[in-house]
Amino acid sequence: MDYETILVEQKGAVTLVTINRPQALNALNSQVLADLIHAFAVFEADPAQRCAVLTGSGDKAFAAGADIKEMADKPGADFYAQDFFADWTSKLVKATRKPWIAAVNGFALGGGCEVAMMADFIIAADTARFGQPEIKLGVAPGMGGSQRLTRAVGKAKAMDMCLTGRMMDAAEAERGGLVSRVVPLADLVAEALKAAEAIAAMPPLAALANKELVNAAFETTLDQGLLHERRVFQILAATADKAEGMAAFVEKRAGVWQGR
Ligand code: CO8
Repeated sequence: MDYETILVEQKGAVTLVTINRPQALNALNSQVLADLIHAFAVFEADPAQRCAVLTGSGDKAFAAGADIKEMADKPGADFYAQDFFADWTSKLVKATRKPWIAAVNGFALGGGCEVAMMADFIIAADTARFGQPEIKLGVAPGMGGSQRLTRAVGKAKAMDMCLTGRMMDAAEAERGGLVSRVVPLADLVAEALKAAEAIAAMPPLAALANKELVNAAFETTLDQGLLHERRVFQILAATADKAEGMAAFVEKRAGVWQGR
């Protein structure tokens, strides 16, 4: 399917989604959100697709933020009346149980940083720059920046970034725990696809479960999280893929997964 603001390619079991507004540094307007929600719903519904990668077109930006030009003249009360930005979490993050990776190829600012943090993990190009500069516009993060960034890098760096609006380079982002790996820009998409292919080759239910469990760590007490983990582990122990995975290990062969 063709979209106005994104490109979608299926590469085997991996869906590669590229935000495609390079002239606006891939700024996130309402159409990008609508296109991403649709593309991720298609990805989620297709049993042959097991992992996705989200990146930005061009070498300069993953996404330089929510589209400031779209928001500049919007009547103030509309933001609240429309629960502006709510769909990013409810229709994209929560609706996507399958794993997906953000491949950050340059500026990831404001909403761009926030969308990257919605991914299950971030692989960054060595040119990546992360920031929450909303304070300079007289606002604050509205798509998770104050919450997901603080959980990712801790209070000191999150406060520093939100209050000064400064950018973090890729090396600092990796040191701070915001990104899982840094790779040369030229290798970024290939490396992200390689990671996605590795995930796509895993037993599908186990992939869903591992994602769910790590996310649960941010939502629960330790006791509740440990209980949730044991219950999910026990459920997975009853799957055909667990029997296959253990048999394949013993027989020194690759497992063949059924997703049940
Ligand atoms: N929204 C809309 N257009 C953008 C955005 C954006 N976030 N970022 C860049 N662009 C456009 C520029 O306007 C420019 O367009 P044009 O050629 O038509 O003038 C084009 O992209 C290229 O940008 P620059 O010429 O500025 O490129 P530079 O290399 O000089 O600078 C920067 C790159 C540093 C990334 C710079 O573009 C910049 O600072 N961008 C804005 C970053 C930012 O503030 N992001 C956060 C946005 S706010 C947000 O995400 C959430 C909350 C907002 C609430 C607002 C309520 C009113």
